[in-house]
Amino acid sequence: MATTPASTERYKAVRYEGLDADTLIRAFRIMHTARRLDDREIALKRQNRIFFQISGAGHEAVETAAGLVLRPGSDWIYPYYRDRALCLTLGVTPYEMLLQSVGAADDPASGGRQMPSHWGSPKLHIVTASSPTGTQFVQAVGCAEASRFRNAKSDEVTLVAGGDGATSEGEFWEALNAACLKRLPVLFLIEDNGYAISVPLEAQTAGGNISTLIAGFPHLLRQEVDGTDFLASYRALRDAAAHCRSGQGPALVHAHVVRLYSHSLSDDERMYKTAAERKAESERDPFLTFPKFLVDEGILDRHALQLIVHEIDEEVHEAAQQALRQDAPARESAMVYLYSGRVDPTSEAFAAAPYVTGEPKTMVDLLNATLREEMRRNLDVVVFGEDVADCSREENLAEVKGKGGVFKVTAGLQIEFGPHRVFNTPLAEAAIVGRAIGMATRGLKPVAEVQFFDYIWPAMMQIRDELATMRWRSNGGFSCPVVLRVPIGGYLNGGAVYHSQCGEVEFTHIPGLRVVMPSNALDACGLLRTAMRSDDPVLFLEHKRLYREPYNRSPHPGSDFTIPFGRAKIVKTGHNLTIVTYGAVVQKALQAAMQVERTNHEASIEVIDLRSLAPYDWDAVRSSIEKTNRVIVAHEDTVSWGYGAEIAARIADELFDKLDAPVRRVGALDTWVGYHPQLEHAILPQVDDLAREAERLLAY
Ligand SMILES: Cc1ncc(C[n+]2csc(CCOP(=O)(O)OP(=O)(O)O)c2C)c(N)n1
Ligand SMILES: [Mg+2]
Repeated sequence: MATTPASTERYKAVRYEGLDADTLIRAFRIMHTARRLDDREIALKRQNRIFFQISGAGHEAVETAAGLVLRPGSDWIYPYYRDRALCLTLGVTPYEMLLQSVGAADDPASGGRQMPSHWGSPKLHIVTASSPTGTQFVQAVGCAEASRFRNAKSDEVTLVAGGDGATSEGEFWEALNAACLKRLPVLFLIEDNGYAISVPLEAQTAGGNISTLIAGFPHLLRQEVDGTDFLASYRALRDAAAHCRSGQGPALVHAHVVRLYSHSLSDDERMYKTAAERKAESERDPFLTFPKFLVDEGILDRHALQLIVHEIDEEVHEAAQQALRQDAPARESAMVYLYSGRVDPTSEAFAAAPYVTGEPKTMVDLLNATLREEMRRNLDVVVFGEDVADCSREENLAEVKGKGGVFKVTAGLQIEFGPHRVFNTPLAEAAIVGRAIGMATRGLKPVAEVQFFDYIWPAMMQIRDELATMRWRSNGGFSCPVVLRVPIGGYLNGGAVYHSQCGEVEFTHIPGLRVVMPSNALDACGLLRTAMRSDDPVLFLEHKRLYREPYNRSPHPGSDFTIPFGRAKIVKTGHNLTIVTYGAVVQKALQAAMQVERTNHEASIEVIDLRSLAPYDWDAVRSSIEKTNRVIVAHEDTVSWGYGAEIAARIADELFDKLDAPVRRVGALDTWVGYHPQLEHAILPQVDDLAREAERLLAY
């Protein structure tokens, strides 16, 4: 961009928050370009040449100011979809933006996978934006934690933006709490346009002002500002960034802006905004007020202004023409970047032989040993969650033993590795997973714990919409290979509805996520190590009932022992019935098999422990059924729409002509796990259920 010489006579840098004429003119260029891009996209959408549009009209002044206080390529940015002007200021070009509008294969933010205005640029540290309105806040906290972890004296800032509506999301509050607790350098930018689609502020925010609501957060610098006023916005953001950089804590800039166009092209704001309200908003339009200010101040004359406007129009026109000529993403590319192309956890490289030494250990012992060994080997591993630390009050460790997890899986890790690598978090599952995502995006290896599977649901959006999508949606630009450890399952005698459920199928249904569920100490060790050395997000399900069983123990298999994902274990061979299962049902299937074989001398039952649920070992299932011609798929989780339904459907599809009997499923009743042992026993599948179904199939 060429700059136009300023009329220096009346210009005084001090008057303009220290900004010189060139910078002010640059700000004008950015704001004008942003609006012209929005207008161009709207025209293209109306011509059906692009497929979605959402504008930043009215937000440009504060966004440009934010971009000017950031250090592109050094600071980190979690933008909102209205942040076109922010991204232009940071260095994203109009052409790059239009490549996303048309959905081109060469769109650098997403390769045509995401809607326009879902910004992302690895080189500019603009972390791939998604559509959920609050998920970005907790990830930004994790990102700032990573800056601190790498360099305690770092003056990097993580900026995270959101709207007034987004401040109603729980993750906003979880993020503020975590950022203030740790005095993290997170700069929250709330672009308050008074509406979330059609919902006005008074129906959104108690008292109608988010600044008032957050007044009690300690260490948080608050700035409330007219976000249509460029200089006021710049001052607020500059001071906020300085507060963050100095290590004093987070800051929040609450910018009052206007949303000049409807929410998106799918909305018509005339349905809920009066003409008078719309007129009042347009009077604050920075697209008009800022150039007027530049002219009034003599920083730019009308002729120079016209030249710039003309140049921008040309540039946007050219960029649009060029973008429209670009190729669409190839059909064959649909599966690319779902998983890492760098590390393949299903590969032979992870098929290590165990070198066992010492006494048999429980699953808890070997999980703990594996965490320790991997933490020694990889200094980027961080472990956190509720109660996972030995003792948050470190000084107490002189007197007390420490907690180390409600199941003791993480016991002693804080003592060995220190509180910066092993720490307790607030009781906030979305934040636990979101922070892990932010850290992993920065190259740390978070091993986070959700205390019970039954309480994973607040984190579901982080898992499904963020953890599993990040690599794919950014076309390989970003990834977040988190390991999420989650105790799961029943057969506990007293666990009941909220401490005994399964539900793994909710996660195996998610593309981009690996799901494993070991049944014994040896597999738990090998699979956890693979998870921690993998480059994909892994949901690591630890069955609580199996933590300390005597029968599934193993001596330590060596500190490099790994097991590839997607590789089943034949735990018992047989030739006329296969039971495909995993988790706590493996042992029950074995017992059932032996029970049936004792009385039925024709019976010879093969038991397969899948170990990995996504991916799963189809080859092992197939070759067993080709031999036995009869199959039961069994699991602890409920039957209907369950994990077994997928396996059974595939067997029916691909092995129909190999079957001598119908495919049978065994699982829990389609209800919740009850507290009284008699009720739990009736609900969860038992050895007798498996034996009965095995007999029926063998007799078919
Ligand atoms: C979690 C979630 N819920 C609902 C939506 C649908 N939605 C998209 S934008 C939006 C309104 C957001 O309002 P605000 O945060 O004020 O931002 P603005 O659009 O006004 O800039 C809603 C409800 C969404 N994207 N994500
Ligand atoms: Mg809004």
